[in-house]
Amino acid sequence: MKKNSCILVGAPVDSGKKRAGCLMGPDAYRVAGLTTALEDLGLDVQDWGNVAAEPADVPASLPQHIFEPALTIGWTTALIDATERAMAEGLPVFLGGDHSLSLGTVVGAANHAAKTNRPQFVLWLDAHTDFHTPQTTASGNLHGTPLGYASGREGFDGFPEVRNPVPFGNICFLGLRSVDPDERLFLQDTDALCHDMRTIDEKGIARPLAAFLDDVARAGGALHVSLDVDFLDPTYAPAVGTTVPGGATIREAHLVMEMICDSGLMTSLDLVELNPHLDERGRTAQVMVDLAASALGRRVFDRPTGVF
Ligand code: B3U
Ligand code: MN
Ligand code: MN
Repeated sequence: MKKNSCILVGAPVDSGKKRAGCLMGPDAYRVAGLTTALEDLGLDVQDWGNVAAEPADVPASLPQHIFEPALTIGWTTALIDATERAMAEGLPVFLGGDHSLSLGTVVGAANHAAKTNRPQFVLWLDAHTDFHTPQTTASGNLHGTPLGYASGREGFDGFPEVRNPVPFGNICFLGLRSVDPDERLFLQDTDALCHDMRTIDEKGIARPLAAFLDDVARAGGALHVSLDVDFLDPTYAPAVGTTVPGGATIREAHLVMEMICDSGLMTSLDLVELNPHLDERGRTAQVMVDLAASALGRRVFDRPTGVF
């Protein structure tokens, strides 16, 4: 990978849930100035444009209530390929698109990590765990399934084979406040690190994150970060289909991004679930651009502060 090379990969995926609009996400990030924001940090930024996908065949064994499976299978195949190609060139930033795009990006990232003999870790910044399988999802929305798929759960008939499943213990959730009973039942028997908003209220956001980043560093791991707009409280980030009150503040979210940057561990980043149709004068797109900039090096001052 070329040092300081950042690759923007547009993933206008809109098939992972019923409410349309996320297909406008990549353009909203571009209009909000993502390229310039990253170039201002001294990064070499390449915009690869948007990935395209063809609908795939859907086997009859996939449950009938699943929404738009042909398209999401097509996106998954296309994004696994795009992720592997981009990771050979630099650090990809995936411009979503709804969270079903991560069926492709996490699996593609894990394939790349396996080639370089590094264990894959995932930091999931989200109100939801997105750990369903096609059998357990009640909504039928595949944006609720990317981690179920990438961790190797069964039932994803018709989807590409997951050759390098991410171990449950390598997944850290931050910001949880909407977890379905089936997801909770499954996750509580795994060693996945599930930090809900109560943990953040009691301990602050820095301590659980620092512990996870230490784990990744000790293991020599590659870190995929997936940032769902609904990680943030809807007061700051209204442009999302599934608003859940009680989310992270702008300050907490920037601290998370700065700590990720300082760790030097991040190897790929998703920006997902932005629905520009629901935005107010582009402010959610701007918040997401600013958070991406923090994750990639933007600082008010270098530490230590106090003496100039
Ligand atoms: N867990 C619910 C709700 C949901 C998941 N992800 C989002 N919403 N954005 C489901 O439909 O799977
Ligand atoms: Mn999500
Ligand atoms: Mn979510």
